[in-house]
Amino acid sequence: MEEKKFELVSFSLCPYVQRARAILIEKNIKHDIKFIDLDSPPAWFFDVSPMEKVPVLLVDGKPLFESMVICEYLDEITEGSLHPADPFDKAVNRAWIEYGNTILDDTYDLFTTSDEKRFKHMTASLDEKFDTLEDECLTGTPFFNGDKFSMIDAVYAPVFRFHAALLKYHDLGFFKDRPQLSLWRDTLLSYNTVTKSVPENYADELDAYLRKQGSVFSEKMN
Ligand SMILES: N[C@@H](CCC(=O)N[C@@H](CS)C(=O)NCC(=O)O)C(=O)O
Repeated sequence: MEEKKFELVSFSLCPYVQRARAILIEKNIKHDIKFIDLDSPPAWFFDVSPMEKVPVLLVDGKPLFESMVICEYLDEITEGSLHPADPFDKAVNRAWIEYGNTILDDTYDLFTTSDEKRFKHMTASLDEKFDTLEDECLTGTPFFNGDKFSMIDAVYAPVFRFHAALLKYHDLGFFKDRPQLSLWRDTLLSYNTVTKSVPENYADELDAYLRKQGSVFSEKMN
């Protein structure tokens, strides 16, 4: 790979940042991280992030936005691919990656809503989605595609990290009687690349973040 300088513009709790960070780590790409406060981003952030979101990858100072675009780019410029080789399998992986994005959206709603009805709705929606993963998608292997880490694992690892944290405060039963989902979660949460993809104080920061939401979920934390 041609020598380039990589800088990941990040917010410490962002699951989209974590997937990009995981690919950087998994593919041994030397990089720096620039954390910003999303509540008051620095002025330069608006110049590099058209959607005003993290992550942004600065490649020799030139910005690339959207987490999956960043992940695919990093995969392409390095040896080997984190996607399956077969085009159909690769497309199926990408489809379930999209599905993972909807789980992230629901999860965000779940812990931010202050409306009890919406909270129940999001709980039911997530339960159904985890059920679909268990029944229609997973095949009982440690990682999504067998015994090796793939791109899709980098997408679901932050989902599982959120839900492992939420479960400490309030068990919504998402992993009960779902052995394949639980195996996938446990494999990912103990995988080195995944554990290294968040800052050391992640748990404390998430705790503070969840409490300050003033949401239905925040109330269940006490
Ligand atoms: N589709 C985007 C989503 C990124 C995203 O939602 N990032 C959140 C933080 S987790 C963000 O920057 N939010 C800032 C805002 O919406 O103002 C991606 O995959 O990169």
